[in-house]
Amino acid sequence: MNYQVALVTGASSGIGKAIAENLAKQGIKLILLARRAERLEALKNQLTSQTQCHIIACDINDHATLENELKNLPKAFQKIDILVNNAGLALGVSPAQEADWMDWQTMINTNCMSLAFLTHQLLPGLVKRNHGHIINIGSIAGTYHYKGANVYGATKAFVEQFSINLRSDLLGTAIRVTNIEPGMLNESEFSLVRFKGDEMKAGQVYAGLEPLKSSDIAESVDWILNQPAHVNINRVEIMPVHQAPGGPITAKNG
Ligand code: 8X3
Repeated sequence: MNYQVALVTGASSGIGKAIAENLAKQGIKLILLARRAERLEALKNQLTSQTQCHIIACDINDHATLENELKNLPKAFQKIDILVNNAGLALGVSPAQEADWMDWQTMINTNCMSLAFLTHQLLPGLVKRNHGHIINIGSIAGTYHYKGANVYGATKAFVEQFSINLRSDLLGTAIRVTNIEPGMLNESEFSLVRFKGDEMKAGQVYAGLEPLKSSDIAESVDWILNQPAHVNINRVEIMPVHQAPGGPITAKNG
């Protein structure tokens, strides 16, 4: 792989951790970003025989700290050439008319604002070196509606539009941009976060079906990154076999 340093957000668990583990196998140096320092330390220790890791333990919505951390990266990690914008979350499944405003704000801040902030921070370096790959982790909810997805789906539609617009602006450079849109995925804290720690409700989401695994997404990242330099994978949509788009819905006697 023609890359050397990756910054992975949301690296402490789920998709981010799986991507970090796969990149480490290929000798890519890793900047691991997430809130939970102890989990990042554990991952760093796990990967230490394969690659060097640098930890940024901070809330992705704390842009001042993030900017400072990026300005003061150790020399070996300064030339970031892979940005994996994985950090993101869904909060709640209430209909829009009953949703919590703070949940909406948190989703917009994390899934849109912080993803854009980090990308904005790194773009000048990527363009200057004319080298790099931005991988955004969107969601099938950015393309297909379902009840209760409201703002979550809208934030992921932002990720798709942002990704494809970056392609337009970066045209003429060697920088590649890809949006991966996973469907239902277990082995992450996605549903636990969505249901605010209610393990029963989170478990019910996946009961009786086989969802995606984080490793499925990490493997697609490998495939995307290992394409020849002239190939850009714009968008990858991945669902488990046990999930499919539902199409329009109706109200009877509404
Ligand atoms: C998560 C995909 O299907 O659980 O982004 O909404 S789904």
